[in-house]
Amino acid sequence: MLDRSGGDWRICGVSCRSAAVHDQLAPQDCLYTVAERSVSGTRLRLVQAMAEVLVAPQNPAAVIAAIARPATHLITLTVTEKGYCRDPATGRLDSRHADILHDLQNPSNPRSAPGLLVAGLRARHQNGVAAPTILCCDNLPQNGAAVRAVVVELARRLDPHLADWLEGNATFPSSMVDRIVPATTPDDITQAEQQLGVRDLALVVTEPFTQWVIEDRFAGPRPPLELAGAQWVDDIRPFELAKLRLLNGSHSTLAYLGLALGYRFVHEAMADQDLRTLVEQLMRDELAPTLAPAAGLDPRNYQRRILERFGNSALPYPLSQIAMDGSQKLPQRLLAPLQERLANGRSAPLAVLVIAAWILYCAGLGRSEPYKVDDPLATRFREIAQRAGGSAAGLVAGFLDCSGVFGAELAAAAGFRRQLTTVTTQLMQHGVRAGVRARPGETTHG
Ligand code: CS2
Repeated sequence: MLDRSGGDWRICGVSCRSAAVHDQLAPQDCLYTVAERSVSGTRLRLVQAMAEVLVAPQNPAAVIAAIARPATHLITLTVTEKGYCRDPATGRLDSRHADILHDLQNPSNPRSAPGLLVAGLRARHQNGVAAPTILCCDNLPQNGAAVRAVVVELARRLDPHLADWLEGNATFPSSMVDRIVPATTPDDITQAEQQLGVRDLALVVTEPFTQWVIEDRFAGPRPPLELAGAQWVDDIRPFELAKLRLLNGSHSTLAYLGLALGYRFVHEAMADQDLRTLVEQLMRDELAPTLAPAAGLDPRNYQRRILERFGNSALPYPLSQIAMDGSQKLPQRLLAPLQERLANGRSAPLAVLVIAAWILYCAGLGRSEPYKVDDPLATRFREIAQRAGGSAAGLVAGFLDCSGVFGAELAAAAGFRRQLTTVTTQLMQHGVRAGVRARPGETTHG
């Protein structure tokens, strides 16, 4: 965008956790390379949009001041699903979350992303600076409304005037961002160094594909992001549902089934004919039928592109990166479409198969080699597995009890519980390969 428009928009990056990105970028004047990799080659681009990087745990006051600055017009967030400290089933602020408890006690020295935002917005309000646009870029449905809910709720607990001001003046457009970005490895840096002639510690490796669809509701000035391909829309829903269900739902499918079959990367799992066919069938028969038609979105083409992108062997994408935080991801990716199908008297046996594989993964039974379950509910999952003592029915009952994941309606659906128990038992007895090969088609069940 800056290449095409010039102008003085710049990015102040904030890390809510580690100092790694700051330590990589600061010594190189915040310049970094983006390497777009495909089987036909690598394209390198230097990005000069970043002006500074702050590390919240080292200096929360600097982050609060940056949010409050009159020159700050747009605050984008990419903090992963769990970074919003919300209950995925209700969408409300998780007021028992350790970071939220901390931030309620220490509002001017916050730790969480919502806490930092509220502190910065409070300073902004006190200084009489206009309310900004807060733009969520994470994989959550209605992600703008999701952030608004937690920010306004936290603000209301601390300062009701601030909450009213935010509700009336700040905007929280939803957006859908799509680009596959595996964590950069030391090998990536060495490989790029051969092409670049310099060692870029802040290198970002990605695919050629990129998409950013944004609701056009800005509180103040709006950067001309359309110059770099962003699309402005009135309603994000059709775009986000297509992405969360078809792309992210297929990703999670490949992660839990692929890891169980001994694969490490998405493109390896995609080269397995059984898995590929299963993902195609899941998208076509169970997920795509839950989507509303949208202008400019051809479902067949969209599915074909996803398969192509997942096959990109020039961009190894670890299945374990996708498998983490499943309790925060599965609700919007697979459980919501499954529940909609059940409500319409249909079934979704492939989605059920993936949920069973996810349960086994979280119970520590999902890979032949030892692995760590990386999930905010990992301790709870371990306890459920211990209590179940190898019984599929016990596992399913324990997982369905996690109300933040399944929600009351799905947990109470007797037919779903039965089917999930049967499939989990089959996977435990006959293995994932047999389950994937069987590729159950639609059945009706009550
Ligand atoms: C992935 C996403 O890690 C995951 O769960 O499904 O990060 C995915 O790569 C991006 O949403 C692609 O846009």
